[in-house]
Amino acid sequence: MTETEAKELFDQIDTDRDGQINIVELANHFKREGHQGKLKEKVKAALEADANHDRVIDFNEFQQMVK
Ligand SMILES: [Ca+2]
Ligand SMILES: [Ca+2]
Repeated sequence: MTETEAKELFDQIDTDRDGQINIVELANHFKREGHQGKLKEKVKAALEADANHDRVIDFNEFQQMVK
């Protein structure tokens, strides 16, 4: 994934546009993608990208995740 593609995806998930993806935004994203069944697991897996443990994914952490 290129940086531009990553940024586009990041902006899609970051619905309140604060430059960070929080748990609610992650959950909504996976719901839109149709992953309700494994929502908790998906969010938990995504939060493993939260390198500085502030419970939100910033763009640097996101890039590591989608690399
Ligand atoms: Ca956000
Ligand atoms: Ca973080």
